[in-house]
Amino acid sequence: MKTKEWDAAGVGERDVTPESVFLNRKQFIAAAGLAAAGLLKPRWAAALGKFDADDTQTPLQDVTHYNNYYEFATDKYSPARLAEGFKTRPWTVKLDGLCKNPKTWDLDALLKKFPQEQRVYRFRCVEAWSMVVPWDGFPLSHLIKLADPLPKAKFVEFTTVADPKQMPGLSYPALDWPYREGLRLDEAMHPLTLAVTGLYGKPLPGQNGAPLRVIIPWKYGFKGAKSIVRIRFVETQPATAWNTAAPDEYGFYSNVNPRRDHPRWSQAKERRLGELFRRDTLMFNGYESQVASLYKGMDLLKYY
Ligand SMILES: Nc1nc2c(c(=O)[nH]1)N[C@H]1C(S)=C(S)[C@@H](COP(=O)(O)O)O[C@H]1N2
Ligand SMILES: [Mo]
Repeated sequence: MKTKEWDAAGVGERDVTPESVFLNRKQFIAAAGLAAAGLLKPRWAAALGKFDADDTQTPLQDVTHYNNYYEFATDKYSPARLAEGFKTRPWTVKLDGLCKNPKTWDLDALLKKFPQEQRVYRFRCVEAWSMVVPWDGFPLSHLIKLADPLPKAKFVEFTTVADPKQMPGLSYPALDWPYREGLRLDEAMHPLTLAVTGLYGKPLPGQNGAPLRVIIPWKYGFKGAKSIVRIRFVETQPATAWNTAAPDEYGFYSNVNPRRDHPRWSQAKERRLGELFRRDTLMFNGYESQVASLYKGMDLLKYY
């Protein structure tokens, strides 16, 4: 079996400050003064929203230099370099399949429709490393409502870009290209499911899936397809890249579950980038109270 979805993940074990607190002391004092006077609400003082994790945010440098993006390379350190200059405009996203308003949208036209918001989410890769990222984006449900799926539509399929001129990894059959992912429609509509266009308040870097990717914070990271070009509404569970490559290792659901081990390693613990000691993995990555109802009556060891 192929599956290089494993790496000891011994990165980031150093003391770095998240970008969100990269203000020098002078700026800090000046801003604090203004803030005290009620003149300015600095970003670092923004109250956490109801969707935000209050975990320490993983430094920008780690989030953008330790990536899984196999279309560029199967190691985690090259995508940052190989995706430099990745062309993200013009960019279109095709919404089609079982919906009332199929259409190929220009990305900028889409972005104008939906206000962007920041969400701080825990992120857990199936390889047992994790991070905490302030993403920018909008609920995927906005896009889905725009397409207006028919009652017959039960799943969403994401197709991501495959441009051999820009993506050297495509010359290797690491996965069945283009990379595809999918969700059940109710999972895709869940308020936590985010269409992501940026991180740390900046446009999404190529290596993180520019210009548009999805993040489903209670699922393993590979469910979050990068550089999406098509969203299709379908009746039956779509074939997806990792599930096709190794169905017993990477389930279609892939909800984070510390009690369901990967056949080759335990999922009970994880290494948070930047931390020395492993921590316990949380059921549904800590989002259990918000998402468990989606899976009522399902055997989570069978539907993994
Ligand atoms: N198109 C595409 N999307 C992808 C991948 C990929 O190789 N190609 N890797 C997945 C995996 S395994 C993970 S863990 C996350 C990594 O996202 P990050 O690099 O922003 O941390 O992207 C997911 N989305
Ligand atoms: Mo992953």
